[in-house]
Amino acid sequence: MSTIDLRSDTVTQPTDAMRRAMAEARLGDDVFGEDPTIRRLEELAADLTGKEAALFVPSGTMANLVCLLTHCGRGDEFIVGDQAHIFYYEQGGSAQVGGIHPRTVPNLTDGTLDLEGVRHAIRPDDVHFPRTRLIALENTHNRCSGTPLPPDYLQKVADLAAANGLRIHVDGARIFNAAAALGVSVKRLAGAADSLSFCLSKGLAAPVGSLVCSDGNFVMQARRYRKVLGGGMRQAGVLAAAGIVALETMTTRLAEDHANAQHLARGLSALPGIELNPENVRTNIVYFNLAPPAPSAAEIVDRLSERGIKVLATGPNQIRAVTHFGITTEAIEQALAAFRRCEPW
Ligand code: TLP
Repeated sequence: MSTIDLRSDTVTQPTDAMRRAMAEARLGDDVFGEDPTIRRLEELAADLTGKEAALFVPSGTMANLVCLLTHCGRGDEFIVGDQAHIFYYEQGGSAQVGGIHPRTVPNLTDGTLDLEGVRHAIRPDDVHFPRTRLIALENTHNRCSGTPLPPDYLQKVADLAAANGLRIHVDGARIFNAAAALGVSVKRLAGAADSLSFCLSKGLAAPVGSLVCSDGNFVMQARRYRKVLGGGMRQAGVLAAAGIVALETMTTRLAEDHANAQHLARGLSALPGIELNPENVRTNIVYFNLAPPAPSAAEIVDRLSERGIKVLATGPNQIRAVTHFGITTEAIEQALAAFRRCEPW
């Protein structure tokens, strides 16, 4: 029985073209700045995001942490959504490693932060308070149904930040999904960000790696933080080579994943006991709730797994399914058939 793995787009396997590029990559020691393939990837990333420079790092988590460390010092504070990956899934790295305090504002269901809420969260200059330095956004927003944040909202946050002397970091792990869903360029979405991170290892199907994109000075500082975090890799052009292929060949197919997610969402929403509004599914991430008296999400995950379908329990009654490269429309049909066989709850 072949498995249909919908747990995450991180499970994607590299394409044959990526494997060939990895085998043939020209390499050097990147800590000396001498890996030509990494340099090429960094130039490509800077170009695509419209930033001066970029830095290759091993993971999205490190990309975000390096950016927080570069923007903020000990005792500084950043404003972040309470559902943000940075806040929710990164071990509180900012505080753990950097002494940087997160100030949460509730995420609205579309992944945005209410602008008045952000304004209120900005600290006045007072000896009792940490200093607010940064606003962190996430695009697409993973835990808010993978919703893309549109350019006009990003601009409003940028205006608010500028008026208060704050900077903006965008966790753009899935920024290419956002661009595909909104029909705008990544450059446009990156415009409001002082720093932007994005991942090669999710929907773009490369095996490893993320990029930090910003101005030249910022990237120079970020390079120092990458080193102290243990992210200074040597002949890592073998990884960057796959990343270049990812950026050159995998961004234009993301709409396929979005159509498959929509197909899955519509099929699931027709099943009794599943709470899901397909209109909230804008990219490749599908969240749904199991209405009582359904068994727990963990129980349903096990039952589906016995039928060769892997999904993630993201709460006691909540399940996430993510479409990606390698998941065809037929696979979605099979997944839906397996869900139907799990009934009645
Ligand atoms: N997200 C993973 C899990 O950690 C939840 C997933 O399966 O979705 N930012 C965002 C928005 C992310 O979704 C992720 C990974 C990261 C950062 C971290 O990337 P990695 O896993 O490369 O450290």
